[in-house]
Amino acid sequence: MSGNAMSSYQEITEDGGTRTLLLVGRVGDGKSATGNSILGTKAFKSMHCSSGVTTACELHSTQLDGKILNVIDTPGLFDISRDPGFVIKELVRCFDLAKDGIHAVLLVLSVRTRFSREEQASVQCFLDLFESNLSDYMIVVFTGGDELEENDEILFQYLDCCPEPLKDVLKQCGNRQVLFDDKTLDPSKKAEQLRNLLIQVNLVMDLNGGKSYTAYLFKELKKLREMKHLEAEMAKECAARLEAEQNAEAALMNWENIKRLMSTRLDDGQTIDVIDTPGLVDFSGEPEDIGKEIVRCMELAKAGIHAVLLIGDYMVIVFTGGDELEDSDQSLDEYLGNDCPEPLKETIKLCDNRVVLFDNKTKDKQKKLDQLNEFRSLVSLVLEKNNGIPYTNALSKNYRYELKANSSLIGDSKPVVDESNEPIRKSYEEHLVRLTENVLEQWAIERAERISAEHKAKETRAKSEDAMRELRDHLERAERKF
Ligand SMILES: Nc1nc2c(ncn2[C@@H]2O[C@H](COP(=O)(O)OP(=O)(O)O)[C@@H](O)[C@H]2O)c(=O)[nH]1
Ligand SMILES: [Mg+2]
Repeated sequence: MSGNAMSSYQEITEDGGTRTLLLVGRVGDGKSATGNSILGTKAFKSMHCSSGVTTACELHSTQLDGKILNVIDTPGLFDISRDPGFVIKELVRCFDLAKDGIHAVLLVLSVRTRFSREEQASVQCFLDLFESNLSDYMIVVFTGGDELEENDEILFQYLDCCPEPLKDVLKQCGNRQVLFDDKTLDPSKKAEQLRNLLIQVNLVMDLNGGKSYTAYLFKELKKLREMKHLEAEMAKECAARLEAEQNAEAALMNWENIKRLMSTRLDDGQTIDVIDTPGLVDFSGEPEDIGKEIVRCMELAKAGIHAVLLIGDYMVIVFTGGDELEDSDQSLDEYLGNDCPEPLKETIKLCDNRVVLFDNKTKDKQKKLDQLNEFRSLVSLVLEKNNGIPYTNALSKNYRYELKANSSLIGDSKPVVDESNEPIRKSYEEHLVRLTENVLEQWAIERAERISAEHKAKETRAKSEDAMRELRDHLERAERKF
């Protein structure tokens, strides 16, 4: 480096500080080449390539008379097709690299390419990303000085005839501009153009009271703080919602069970448990769901089921709407005799005519008692018929048929399985094994589903914790800068 360039650097660094310059501009206009010209080394990769060689922000430094000069090169942050997230991320990285802030932003433009309204809009977009006026820190660096020279043109002539959008941008930057020939091998030319640039940097420093540009950091910090606060609020809300959902679900389950298994103690001290079910006879239901519901009923009826209020050997048919029949002056027998459809008649026959009419709306105590007593007498009939053995899953249909057919078992109050009934016992045991397997399988599936759901919830929680940690680190790093 020539003595000239060094002395001008000494002049502008009288305050003894490090200087950091940020190169911005379109891809291919010569940012990296200019960076190399400033550093006096080929630190940045620069070549004729439309897609841009620089893919991420890079910082290289040089020492001028013992003082550090940092140069940060950037990828094409002005490219409209760029994802705005990428531009922001790269800018945050730039400010991370520039530990003491940015002292001047060099907007690199090539005299070889036209500067249109679109380019002006890109520059404006870039400036708008910042809260305070970044253009106060901007110097326009024109590359291609050699080409101007070849055309016997000087920069002022070129600028005189340049398009309006470029004139506007220059004005915005206080007409601070320098010309670079990045191709020159002439040391005095190299030194002179660097000297001119450093004079402009000095002007920018004066203009900004010697302060580097750090406003963006403040903005970023503010944003991070807001985000951190927001994240914390969201996490709190999420946890509260999750807890409320779990409580509601538990309460609902509890209520469902209470609702579905109701017990009552009768005057004679007997207890009746009644289990309500969803529409299990509805053929549109999934067999799997119906199976699950039946398993649940069996779980609720720990002592087994003594009567099913609709179908078969254990069944009592309960007709509701007694009040409506009364309104139309009809008895249940009359109703069943006249309008009863054939399939219902068959079902009633299947249940040995165990039918009872209920008026669930009545307030008449005697009526309530009468219908309950009638119902109880039918339940007693069922108990008698089935030898007092409650219906449990273990009693397969086959087993019950065989039980009926085998007189030695009937008449006893509990299921007696003696040697002579070996085939029945076997069939019963086999059924029990199958049933146990089914129930265990069902529980295993439900357990696996629950574990997988819990695992997923844990994973989601871990992910959000990771994001929070990252955010916190970022914030702490930013805070340490001040
Ligand atoms: N003739 C001439 N070519 C230049 C000048 N500055 C840069 N270039 C060329 O322009 C092309 C793009 O330069 P580069 O530094 O990679 O641009 P970037 O994408 O902005 O970093 C390269 O082929 C450089 O050699 C210059 O002052 N004169
Ligand atoms: Mg580059």
